[in-house]
Amino acid sequence: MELTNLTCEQKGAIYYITINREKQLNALNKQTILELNKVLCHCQEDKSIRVLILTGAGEKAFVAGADIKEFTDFSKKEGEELAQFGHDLLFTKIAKFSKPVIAAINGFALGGGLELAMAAHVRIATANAKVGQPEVSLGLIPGYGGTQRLTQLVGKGKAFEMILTGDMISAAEAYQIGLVNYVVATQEELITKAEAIAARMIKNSPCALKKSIKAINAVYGNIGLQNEIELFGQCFGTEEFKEGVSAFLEKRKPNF
Ligand code: DAK
Repeated sequence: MELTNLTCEQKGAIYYITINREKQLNALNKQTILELNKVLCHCQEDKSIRVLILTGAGEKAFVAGADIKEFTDFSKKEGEELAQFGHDLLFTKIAKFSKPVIAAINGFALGGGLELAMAAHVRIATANAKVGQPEVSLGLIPGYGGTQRLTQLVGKGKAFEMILTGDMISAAEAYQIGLVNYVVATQEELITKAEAIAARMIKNSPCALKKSIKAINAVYGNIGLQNEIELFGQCFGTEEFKEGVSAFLEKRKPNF
């Protein structure tokens, strides 16, 4: 399997996936989504793999969002299509994955990056990590499940605050509100902690883990996600979206 944006490695029963676009703060472009899907399919098939650990390259970012440069001129239809594409290939696939996926958040997890971490089953962050859903500053709403999974994880009040302000919060606050399971001091401790949790899972019945994930997911329906995709698509093509994205590319504040 040829991978240009990921580095992958299996050690024992753990499969490590590192998103490797460090200069772009590991922003998720289409190619990376496709590669992640390929790797997930491989992990699904290979019975020797029992737990996945997902992280970002470098010390600065887990994933700083979807690659903004890729969707600057999207129409409503393209926005909706790409949202559906991302859900099917990556976000819903991880959320419903039959083996535990642990997100090791090694820095910024913003927009699609936080959505990726929230699709995983367990989240650990380094103390320097910052997380948020800044889409509204681009004239968008979260499009990869953020309105749903953030609300499920932290409750309506905090989800409203985070999504409507678009502000980032610290790892300590993310822990306080239940958005991450653990915070560790350093990058080295991040993987050690993820491995320790993985080991506690690996000793259990794979079949029971798979059914537990399915049962927990069954608490939540899909209607909200479909609704999010439609509303997300509606944002594309608006003047506010154009202004938000131009402001990012021109490194200035948007004027809505
Ligand atoms: N996309 C593309 N490039 C990005 C990026 C991103 N999300 N985030 C950072 N980069 C790039 C920067 O442009 C810069 O590239 P050069 O200028 O060097 O070429 C490089 O990474 C380093 O970033 P900075 O120079 O900005 O680094 P700083 O330390 O100054 O700032 C930062 C770090 C994380 C605060 C800042 O980079 C930042 O604000 N990044 C953007 C955060 C953000 O708004 N993320 C996107 C959220 S919106 C969709 C579905 C879902 C979504 C979109 C579409 N479809 C289905 C179509 C989701 C959207 C989002 O995720």
